[in-house]
Amino acid sequence: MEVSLTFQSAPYPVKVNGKTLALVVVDMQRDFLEPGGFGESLGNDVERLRDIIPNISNLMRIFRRASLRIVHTKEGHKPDLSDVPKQKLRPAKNGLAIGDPGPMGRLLISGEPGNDFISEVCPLKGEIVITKPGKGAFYKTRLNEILRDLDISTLLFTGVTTEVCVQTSMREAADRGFQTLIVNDATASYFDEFHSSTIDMMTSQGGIVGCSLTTEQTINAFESAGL
Ligand code: C5J
Repeated sequence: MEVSLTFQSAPYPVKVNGKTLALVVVDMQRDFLEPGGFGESLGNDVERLRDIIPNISNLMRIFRRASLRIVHTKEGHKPDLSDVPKQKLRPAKNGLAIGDPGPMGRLLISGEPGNDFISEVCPLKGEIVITKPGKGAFYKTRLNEILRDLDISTLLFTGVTTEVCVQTSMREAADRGFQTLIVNDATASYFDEFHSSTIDMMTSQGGIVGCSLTTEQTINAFESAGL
C-alpha cells in the first residue's frame, strides 16, 4: 500500500511516498557520545550530545512501526589504519590519535567496544548498517547503490555531529539527487553555534541543500497519514 506523508518542513513542505523514504541515523556511537571515546579525546564535552537520544529513539520507533527503512552509519577505521588519511592521524591536543588505546578500546577503530552504537539506539536485525572511513556516509561506501536498489529517494537525517558527519552526508546525498531533510532536534553538535549555523546554511537560499523540521513535525506527518 502506498502512503503519502507531508512534512511541514522549512523553507517548504515536503510530500513523499513513504516507501521512498528512509531515516538516516548518523554515528550514534560510543566513540562520540560516551566519556573515553574519540570525541572526548578531541577535547569535547560528550554529554552535550545526549539530549537528542529520546528524539532519535522515537523516530526509530515510528519508522519501525510503519515498516519504513532505517540506515545506521558508523565512523570507524581498519585496525591496521590503512584507511586513515595522514592528516586524520594527527594527534589531538592531548596527544591521542585514531588507533590509540582508550578505556573503550582503540579510538575510532571498527570492532572495538567504543566504536559500537550506544545501547539506546542500536540497529535491529535487517536494518542497513554502513561503516564509513570518512565523515560522509557516501564516501567509500555502497550507500548510494543500496538506496537506489530500494527505490529510496528522500532521506531524513538525524545523529551526530550536525556540522561534521551529518552535514557532510546530507550534502553528499543532495549532490546525488536525493531529497534531503534534517531533523533539527534529533541532531547535535559539541558547539551550539555550529549546530544552528549548519541548519541555517543548508536550508537558506530556498533550501539550497535541503529542508529542516522538528521531531514533533515528523511524528505529526506520520500521524496525519494514519501511520
Ligand atoms: C566527527 C562525526 N565529529 N560523526 N564525526 O568526527 O561527526
